[in-house]
Amino acid sequence: AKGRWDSIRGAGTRDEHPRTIFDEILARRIPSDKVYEDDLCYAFRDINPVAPTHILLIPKQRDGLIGLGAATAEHEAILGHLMVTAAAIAKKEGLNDFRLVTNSGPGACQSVSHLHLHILGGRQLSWPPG
Ligand code: IU
Repeated sequence: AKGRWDSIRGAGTRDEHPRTIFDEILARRIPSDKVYEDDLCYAFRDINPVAPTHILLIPKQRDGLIGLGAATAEHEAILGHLMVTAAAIAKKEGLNDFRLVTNSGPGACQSVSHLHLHILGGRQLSWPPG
């Protein structure tokens, strides 16, 4: 998919869906509290944390991943990278126990149409989630 990404303009978007606030964060037009960054993904602290540690991890190129519900086999590499990176971030944050959440669709309270993993920890988490 790399060749295709290269041929489509737009930082953070490069697909046919409307841009989101995360594009502004990726472009540094809106400040964020960065936790981690590499060529493929960006992590920052959630502005409305629901746990002592609440980090959002997003792909830099959305590439159609408006939510996990849009995932296809083409996204396996980036999704795997996000999962492995989430575990590394949790470890670096000193979290022995943590939760990884992705809300997909309005019925699951997704509010930003750019795939994001919530890394939650630092307190006893309950189950089932609300
Ligand atoms: P959700 O799963 O789509 O609901 O998660 C979106 C998250 O993005 C939510 O936890 C917000 O607090 C967070 N967020 C943010 O960190 N910075 C922003 O500018 C906006 C939302 I808008």
